[in-house]
Amino acid sequence: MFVKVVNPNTTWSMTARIGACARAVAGPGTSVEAVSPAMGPPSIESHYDEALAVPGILEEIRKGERDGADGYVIACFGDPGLDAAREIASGPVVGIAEAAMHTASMLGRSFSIVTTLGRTTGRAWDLTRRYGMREACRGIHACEVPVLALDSDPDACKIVTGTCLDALYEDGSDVVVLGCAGMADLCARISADIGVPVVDGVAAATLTVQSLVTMRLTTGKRGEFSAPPPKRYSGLLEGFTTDR
Ligand code: 5HY
Repeated sequence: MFVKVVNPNTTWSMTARIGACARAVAGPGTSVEAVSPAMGPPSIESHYDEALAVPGILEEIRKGERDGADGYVIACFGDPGLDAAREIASGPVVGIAEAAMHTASMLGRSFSIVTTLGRTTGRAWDLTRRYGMREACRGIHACEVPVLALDSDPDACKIVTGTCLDALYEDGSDVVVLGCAGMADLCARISADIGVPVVDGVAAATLTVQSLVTMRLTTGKRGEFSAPPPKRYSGLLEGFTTDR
């Protein structure tokens, strides 16, 4: 099977780390391709970034359809473009936030989310409601480490770990969810340090896609997620025309 992991930001060094984390859990029969779009923001830390990431994500899904991808991971904690991707993909599409929250909900009564900048916590709260996880999520905490500093700042792991501990004690939760794809390679260290399950969405989403494809399950195409109506788009988006 072929799982395509899309890092919606254009920072390929982060994409390489995400790909390594996905491959580390994928089964022997699963090949993983991790990509960044050719266009978009270098990191996603605002609604503006998230909106501008979506065309690039959809372009990668279209390429995946041409290349025969069996399923997709959207490797950004805001799950940007997830619904649109489900309309144009033939295989399942899973976002790392959705996969991480569902995984965490199977490991305890409640979980805390630790993400990057405080300004992104509102979006994460929206996703808890969207995924039916508002009750299970006891708190969302920002470590205030910018996305790209997770790799460049030597203190990043220590800072994120400290925020995870604060979150556990403030929330009284059982599990921690890492709220950024850029934290994927910190997961094992943090879990060993704090002694509770720590869920990385990249691994959770990769294995969720692998499981769905193994069960020959995919997005229902009868209604909301059927192919979008044929339409011509203009200007910079002309290439997204669906005129079949
Ligand atoms: C992510 N941004 O996972 C999100 C994290 C966030 O570029 N990759 C990004 O803070 O929303």
